[in-house]
Amino acid sequence: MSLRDALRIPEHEITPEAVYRERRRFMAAMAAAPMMGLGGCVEADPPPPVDLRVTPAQAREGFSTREELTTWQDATTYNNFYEFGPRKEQPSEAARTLSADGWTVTVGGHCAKPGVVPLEELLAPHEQTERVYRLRCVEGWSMVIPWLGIPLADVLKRFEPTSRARYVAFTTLSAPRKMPGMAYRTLDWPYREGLRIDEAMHPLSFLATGLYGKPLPQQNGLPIRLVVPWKYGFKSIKSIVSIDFVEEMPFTSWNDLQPREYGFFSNVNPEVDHPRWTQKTERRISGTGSKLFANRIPTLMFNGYGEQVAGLYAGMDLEKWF
Ligand SMILES: Nc1nc2c(c(=O)[nH]1)N[C@H]1C(S)=C(S)[C@@H](COP(=O)(O)O)O[C@H]1N2
Ligand SMILES: [Mo]
Repeated sequence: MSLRDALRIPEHEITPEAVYRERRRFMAAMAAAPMMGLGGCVEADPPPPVDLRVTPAQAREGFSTREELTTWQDATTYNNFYEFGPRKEQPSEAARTLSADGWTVTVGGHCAKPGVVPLEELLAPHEQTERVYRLRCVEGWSMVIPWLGIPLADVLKRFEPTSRARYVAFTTLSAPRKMPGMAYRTLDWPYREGLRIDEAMHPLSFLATGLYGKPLPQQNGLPIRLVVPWKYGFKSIKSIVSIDFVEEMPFTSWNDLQPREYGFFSNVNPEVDHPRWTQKTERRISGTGSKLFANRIPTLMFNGYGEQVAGLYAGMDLEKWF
C-alpha cells in the first residue's frame, strides 16, 4: 500500500499552494477579517478539568483563519525537530531516514482496548480533514499552516479510555542511528509530551498526517504528529510511536529540562513571559517576504483560541499553571 493510500488523502483535496493562496485572497476580499509567571510546579495536581461544552459552531470558528499562510518552503525548512539537530535548517537538510512503512503506534495504559496498531489501521476509519491553524513557538515566531489530519479525540476514543485516564502521554520515535541530533543530550530522549485528557479530547486538538495536502515531510513529523494550536509549539510532538492513558501528570521533555521555563500546560499567554523571551509579541512568518523581517504582531491569549479553550482552565491560576 502506498503512503498516500495509507493516509487516505482524497485526491480532490490535494490543493496546490498557488490555489490555496488564490482561494484565500478571494475569501479575504469577501469578508472583512474578524480580528481575532513563573513558579508553577508539577508536584501538586492542578484543579480537575471542568465540564467544557464547545458548540460545533464555536469549534468550526477555530478550524480556520483568514490570516496569510506560511509558505510550504518556510514551513518545511525552518523547523524545530531536535532529534535531527538543534538548528532550524537541520531537520530539512537531514538524510531522509524515516519512513512510514511498517510504522506502528503502541497504545496503552488506562483504556479498554490497548494494542500495537499499524499506522494504516490507526488512520483507516477516519476521514482526513483540513485545519488551518496558527502555530506559536515559545521562541517568539509563529506560522499559519494548513494541516491535514484527524481530530485527536476521534482516534483516542476508539481505545476506550477509562475514568482513570486523566492525562495522555505521547512519545516520539527513538532511532539514534536515523536521528543524528540524538547524539547530543539536548533533551532526555525520547521526546515526550502530554495533555490533560480534556485537552486531548478538545475538538481543536488535531492529529496531523500532512500539510498543504501532502503527507508530512520528515522534518514536520512524519507520519503523524500533534497540533495543539493554543499551546506553544513544543507541545505539538512529532513522529509519534506511542500513546498512553495515565493517571498522573506525565513526564514531558522540555518541562524536565527546565521546569521554570517550560510548564506542563504551556498555553500561549502574552501575560506570562518566558525568562529568556517576551511572549507579548511574535514574529509572524508568512507570505513570501523575508523571515528575518517578518511582521511583529501582538500575541493573543491562548494564541487567539480563547473562545474555544478558555473554559478548560476556568478557575485555574495561569501564572502558577503556566
Ligand atoms: N519529537 C519532536 N517534536 C517536536 C519538536 C522536537 O524537537 N521533537 N519540536 C517542537 C517545537 S519546539 C515546535 S515549535 C514544533 C515545530 O513544528 P514544525 O517544525 O512542524 O513547524 O514542533 C514541536 N515538536
Ligand atoms: Mo517551539
